Amino acid sequence: MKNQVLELLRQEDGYISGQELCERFQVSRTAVWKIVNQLKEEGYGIEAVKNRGYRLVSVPDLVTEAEIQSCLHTEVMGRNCVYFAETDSTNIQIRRLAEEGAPNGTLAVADYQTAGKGRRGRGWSSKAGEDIFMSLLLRPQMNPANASMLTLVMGLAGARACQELLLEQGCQEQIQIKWPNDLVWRGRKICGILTEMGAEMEVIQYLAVGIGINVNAREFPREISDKAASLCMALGYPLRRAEVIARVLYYFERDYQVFLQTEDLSGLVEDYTERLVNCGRQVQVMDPGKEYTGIARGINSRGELLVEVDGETRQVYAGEVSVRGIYGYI
Ligand code: BT5
Repeated sequence: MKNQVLELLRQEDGYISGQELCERFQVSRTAVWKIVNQLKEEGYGIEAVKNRGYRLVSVPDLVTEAEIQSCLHTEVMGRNCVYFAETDSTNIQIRRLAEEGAPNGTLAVADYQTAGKGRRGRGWSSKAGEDIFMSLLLRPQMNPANASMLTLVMGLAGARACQELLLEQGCQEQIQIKWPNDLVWRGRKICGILTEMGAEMEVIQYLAVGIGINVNAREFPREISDKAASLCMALGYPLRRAEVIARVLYYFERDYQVFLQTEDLSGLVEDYTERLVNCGRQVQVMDPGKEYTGIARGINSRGELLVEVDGETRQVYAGEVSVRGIYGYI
């Protein structure tokens, strides 16, 4: 009920009377008062005025279930939400929840990760209370070979959400996608995505699509300080993480529907390519055994990067691709 009270307070510009809350939720005045106090303890500024009721005056930057739920505009994604003040990795947690039978669209979100995962055994750094660490559980009925495209669907949703949030603040800075799984601002990484799959006998049991977004960090560990950045650095001031989460989930839900219609990216290629930082630039493809360079031209409907080499176009399915001018590649 805390979630719904918060949602109502959020929607209302003025006051909501205690009586109205009691009637809405069929509870006593004391119960309403207790919930309001709980919210205050969590950091919400709630004004209580005699004969008028309650009014929300300030909202803390939390990623708790109640805070996320009160911002959500989705039907499925994030409607079941599990919050961790601290956990090893939200991808690990989503896999555990999946094994326990959690539904499609379940979101695991953490304020802090102690063992955040990147791809190929790499790590994802985290500081408490600043950024977004979350993973979505999906249970699509499709060929496991199509699963890796969901990284791109999430990348596109993340780019749309972040770009829109900056624009709403009057900020013209560009958020771009670096194929396959990064979002960048001025050549620095602000977001990474990791998709993992649980499959049995060629059937997907679940997918864990994890996304880390640097929202309010202003400093990073030395190893990445020259290649990482945050939305706050682009904007000049902090954003509320729950609003960023809600926006990403909104676009993901929409783009995921488009994806499922064809089980590929044909409906999304154009929007993706528009934001692709690789496009028209020299890239170095680290193909195991044989590295080569070429010019990136976009992606195809399978999510493969198209790289032009000596007049011929190659399709890069997966792996490491450096883009000239980004993350120190010159
Ligand atoms: C990724 O891997 O970019 C995928 C990152 C996915 C993180 C999310 S957080 C929620 C969910 N739970 C998890 O445990 N993981 C997911 P990759 O392309 O391999 O990039 C990893 C590299 O990015 C590292 O080796 C660092 O160089 C750099 N890096 C680490 N932390 C970073 C940060 N916070 N911001 C920017 N770059 C970072």
